[in-house]
Amino acid sequence: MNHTYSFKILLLGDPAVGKTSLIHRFIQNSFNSDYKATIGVDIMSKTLQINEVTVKLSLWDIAGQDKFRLFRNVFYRGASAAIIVFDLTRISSFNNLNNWVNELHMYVNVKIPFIIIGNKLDLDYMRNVEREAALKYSEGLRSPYLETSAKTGKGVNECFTAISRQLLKEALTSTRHFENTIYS
Ligand code: G3D
Ligand code: MG
Repeated sequence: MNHTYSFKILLLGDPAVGKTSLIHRFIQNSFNSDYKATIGVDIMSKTLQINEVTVKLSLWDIAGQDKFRLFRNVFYRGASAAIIVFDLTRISSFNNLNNWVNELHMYVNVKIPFIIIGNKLDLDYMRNVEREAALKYSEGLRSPYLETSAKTGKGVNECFTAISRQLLKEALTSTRHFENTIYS
């Protein structure tokens, strides 16, 4: 039997850290966008093959900060995982990670996996957050930490593949109900 798993993945993080750029870089040609202006989110999808299993990712991106604030509950509902992004050149976006983690825990009442991403690695000479500090922070949350550049593409596939593999592993080994898991 061939299973298709469908996961809802949230992109979180301060404005301008590169959330939209990361999704666009990952999706590249297979671009499929569903912009919901009414609730301030953009949903893009991409299908991956992982070990002969089909994984459909719906990537939920915050498009309008004001509307997002009003419709947070819709955004977070039924999420399978989150990618929490900061900008390596802007320490305030790193210091704000806690707010995003707390908000995720507040709106999603089951424990879902998340990954911390330090983006804009191509601007390494302007780096304001040391890799060690970010690793230490992520380890404290038991979360993987990766660095990416949406500009050059470095680390981008690895980021989305890592979270997909983690979700797939959970889906295959646990009996936890995945609201967004479709078995076909
Ligand atoms: P957001 O969706 O988190 O708000 P965006 O962020 O994807 O809109 O990116 C914000 C700005 O950062 C954009 O620049 C974008 O080009 C830039 N950016 C995103 N990722 C990277 C990266 O990896 N490296 C570099 N150098 N820049 C990046 P503009 O100038 O269009 O505002
Ligand atoms: Mg954006």
